[in-house]
Amino acid sequence: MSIEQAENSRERNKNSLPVNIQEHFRREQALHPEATGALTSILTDLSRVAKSISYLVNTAGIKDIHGTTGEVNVQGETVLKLDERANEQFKEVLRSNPYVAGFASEEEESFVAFSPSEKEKYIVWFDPLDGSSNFDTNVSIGSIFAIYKRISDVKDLVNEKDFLQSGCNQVCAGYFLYGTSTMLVYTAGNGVYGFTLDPSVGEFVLPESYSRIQIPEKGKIYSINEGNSSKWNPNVKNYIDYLKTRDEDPCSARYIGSLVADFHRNLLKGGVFVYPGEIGKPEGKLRLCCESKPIAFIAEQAGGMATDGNNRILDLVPRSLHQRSPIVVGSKREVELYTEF
Ligand code: AHM
Ligand code: MG
Repeated sequence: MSIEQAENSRERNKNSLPVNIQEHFRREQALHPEATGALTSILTDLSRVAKSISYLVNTAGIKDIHGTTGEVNVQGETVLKLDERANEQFKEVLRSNPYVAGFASEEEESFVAFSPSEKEKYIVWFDPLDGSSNFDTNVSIGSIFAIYKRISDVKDLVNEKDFLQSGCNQVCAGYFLYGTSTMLVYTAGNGVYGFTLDPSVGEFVLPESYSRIQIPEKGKIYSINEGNSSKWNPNVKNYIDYLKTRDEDPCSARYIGSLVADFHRNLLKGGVFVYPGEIGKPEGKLRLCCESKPIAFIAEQAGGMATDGNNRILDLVPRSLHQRSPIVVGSKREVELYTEF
């Protein structure tokens, strides 16, 4: 391309509309003519909820949204008013989406099955508000989702097996980050894309630099709740000590306590997030289906890794809906190192 042509193209791009979710999927669909538009439809609906949550998060200080409902959820955790609203909104959009046959939420004990129809092919797992204990103090939080093809017969209601599939079966996974800006990061198994919510037009748009995000192969950040160190297995202690003191690339600690925000920072900068098993709690804290598996899918698609210490997270087949698992996720070098310890 001549200099003149390059300048013309740059000028044209400057004047063209940014790529939004629909346009991005139209382009993706052109490469996959067999696609039905189902994922576009589900992601568009999920992003409608995220816009609403983003608005609530941004205006919480001037509305009566902070604080708790006084209830305790299935995980034994206090439910915030925003937890409840976010959960209800996700349920509402999924219920009316023609491609969704059922859903399961971190906030609910069991999954929900919709009446069967030939068109409904997918089930959705979601954590409506992750890291929500940070919300009252204006610290970043997120929502996480994973989409699977149902394995049960389309003529029947979905059943528990549909929700207990191996992470390898995810067709799409992602998160919304309500941070200094609101972002959607997702993968459908063909790279990782990061959209930013443009509040002036109310649309998620895709900057060129967030197409096919790659996590740096090596990182200098470790993220772990160091306050729990007395409950760690000695190997975890040794690993963290090593990261801090090694000669090449000694690591700094960065920990927000919101998985989405901690993972997102490490995705862009390189590093490792660890939520290990603990003495008396070998399964750790994070939920396999609605937290670890979607994050692991994104990490792998970005060139990183995710393990529970012994197994690849995506290979784990959950035995129960709210099963927890240890997780180590991030840059390849740091995650591989963990498995050596
Ligand atoms: P939540 O879904 O109930 O908000 O809990 C999950 C959160 C994660 O976002 C975060 O990584 C972790 O809990 C932090 O836990 P801790 O406070 O024990 O460090
Ligand atoms: Mg969560």
